Amino acid sequence: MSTSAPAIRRPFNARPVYQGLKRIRLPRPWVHRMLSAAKRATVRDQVQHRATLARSLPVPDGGSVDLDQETASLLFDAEQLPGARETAARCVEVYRDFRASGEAEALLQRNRNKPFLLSVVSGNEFADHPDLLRFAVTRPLLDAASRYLGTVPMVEGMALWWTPPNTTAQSSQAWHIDELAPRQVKVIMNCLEVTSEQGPLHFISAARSEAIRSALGHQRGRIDDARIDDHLEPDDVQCALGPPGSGLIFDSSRCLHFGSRGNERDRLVLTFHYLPLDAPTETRYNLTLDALPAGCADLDDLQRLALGFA
Ligand SMILES: O=C(O)CCC(=O)C(=O)O
Repeated sequence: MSTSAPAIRRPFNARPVYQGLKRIRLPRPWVHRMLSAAKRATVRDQVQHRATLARSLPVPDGGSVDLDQETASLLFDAEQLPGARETAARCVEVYRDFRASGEAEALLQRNRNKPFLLSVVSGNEFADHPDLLRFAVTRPLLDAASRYLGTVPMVEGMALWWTPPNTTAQSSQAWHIDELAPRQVKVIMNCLEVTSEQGPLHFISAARSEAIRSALGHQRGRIDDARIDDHLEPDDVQCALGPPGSGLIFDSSRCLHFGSRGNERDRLVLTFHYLPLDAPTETRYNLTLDALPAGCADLDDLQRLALGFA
């Protein structure tokens, strides 16, 4: 069941062009600027409207979730976010059904080359989970992302990620930044308790990440631990450990991070990220809903806008 809320105009999907330009190794800032400008030209009014709305958001008080430009990262507790515990519990139910269905084995077989961060639910499949969509636009997180980005963003992508025990150290298990946009806000919420045995997300604040990357001359790709270790100061590396409903909100395009490494036990996290409407490109777990599910009918205007509806 869905509502009749009209979908807003969206820019074209730039992922195929982005992938092509990446292959010919054009400098990433050029690619970002070019694709964003092309997208902005098609949705100029909305870009302005979203910036105006973001500017009108109240200044956060001491207890609110707030992302500052310097660290661009904040660990949160379940108590800080209404619905966090219930959402984590709902994710565990979905995961248990998935394990009971026998699909987990098939998913592992299909991903033998990357046996971690496996999507139990991904992108538009969340249309069947309006309760989880609602959490992706919970106002404390959406407002923090809007203030930080200076625009009311889209929930561009969403996934329920399962990482089983593994011994690999490849791809996102090595230090990196998310290169698809100059800035974005990602949320990673623990659904089962995450301890050091469950490959927690490790991250470094934005300012320190930028200093380290500049010292290394880092432009793109993964970075070996040994290279980073030489530049670390005490307390630089933090971990998103904690009970269900706790997690991290951070700019994954500015903060170095890795996760899912050395799991001795399963990890289950809900992730979603906010990108400006004119962000250069899309993710492989892109969320472009055809219709706003009935379970989201009472969302406010800002929340609907973030899901792509008026
Ligand atoms: O939590 C993880 O395993 C890594 C996640 C990651 O690299 C990302 O979301 O960009």
